[in-house]
Amino acid sequence: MTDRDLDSIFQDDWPEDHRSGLVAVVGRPNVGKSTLINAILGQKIAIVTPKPQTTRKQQLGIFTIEHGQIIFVDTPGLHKPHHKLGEFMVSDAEAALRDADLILWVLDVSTEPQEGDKHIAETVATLRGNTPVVLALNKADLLAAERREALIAAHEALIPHEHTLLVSALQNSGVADLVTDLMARLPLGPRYYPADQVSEANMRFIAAEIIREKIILSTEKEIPYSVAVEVEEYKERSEEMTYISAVIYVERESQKGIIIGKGGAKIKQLGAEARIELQHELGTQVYLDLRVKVLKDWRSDEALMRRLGYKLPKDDKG
Ligand SMILES: Nc1nc2c(ncn2[C@@H]2O[C@H](COP(=O)(O)OP(=O)(O)OP(=O)(O)O)[C@@H](O)[C@H]2O)c(=O)[nH]1
Ligand SMILES: [Mg+2]
Repeated sequence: MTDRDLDSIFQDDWPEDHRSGLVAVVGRPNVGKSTLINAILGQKIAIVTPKPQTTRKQQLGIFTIEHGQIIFVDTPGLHKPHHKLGEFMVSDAEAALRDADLILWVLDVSTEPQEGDKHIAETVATLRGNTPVVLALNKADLLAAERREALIAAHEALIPHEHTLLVSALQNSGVADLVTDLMARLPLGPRYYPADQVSEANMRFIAAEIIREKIILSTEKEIPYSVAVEVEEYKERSEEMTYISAVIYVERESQKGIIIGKGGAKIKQLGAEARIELQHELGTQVYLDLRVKVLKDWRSDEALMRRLGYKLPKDDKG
């Protein structure tokens, strides 16, 4: 367990047989880690897109029942990094592996294991210590019946593990069994977070992520990866109205033009999409003010990355 546990608020009583712990949810980009955590919690705490490398830093998803609490750590997909942001994302996921009480490796069972999976097997083997590993073979809805046995066996062969479960995060099948299995493997322990808390993220972060999701969904090529969003102002102007102003950072002038679009059409559309979801999340009207700025090659610049919230805990000490 980590420092953050010490800071937690011990509000409620819990029974003597209460179990708890950190479950690191790791795997290749795009296998469905965030979708799975959202399905487990029954609400969207992490953004999801069809493009890889959507999640950029650790995010907690807290699942509580009377007899236990699972603190899921959603992580960026483990991949071969090509710039400083990628390096940050991979180290952040590796840190989650080291801290975990249990490792949940999510795999896409609908295709053969990839090179990236073999690489992850090595990373997990190196970092796991004695931590148990459970495999979630996800996207079972896409698994062809005639290849079923072979594909399951090929994934199971990647690493020594305690247990394998077939799930479809998208269709919410196998998810309840998975949670029951994980809970039973956690040690006896306290309820670290209040029973009604599902995440540690604040509204500024959530708003920035929702805006980033809409940009990833409606842009192509390098743009989804080159964008960072910073909420500069977040004000509850009244019970019915929240004011949010955010800056969309891109790496180059040409990308700025694309995000803004002809006569501002693109940014208007993005803003409308983000606003609808924010209004739904907040239960108020939202006034959303979006601007675009160039922060040249920020993904290769550690100082700029830190400014945008991509920093490892160890960076705070330096
Ligand atoms: N068919 C199918 N699609 C799924 C399933 N789970 C997730 N997906 C889709 O896979 C894509 C990636 O999902 P994410 O949850 O963003 O994947 P991730 O592992 O968090 O990806 P990164 O954050 O990039 O590492 C999305 O388009 C999801 O809708 C599933 O069980 N079945
Ligand atoms: Mg994700």
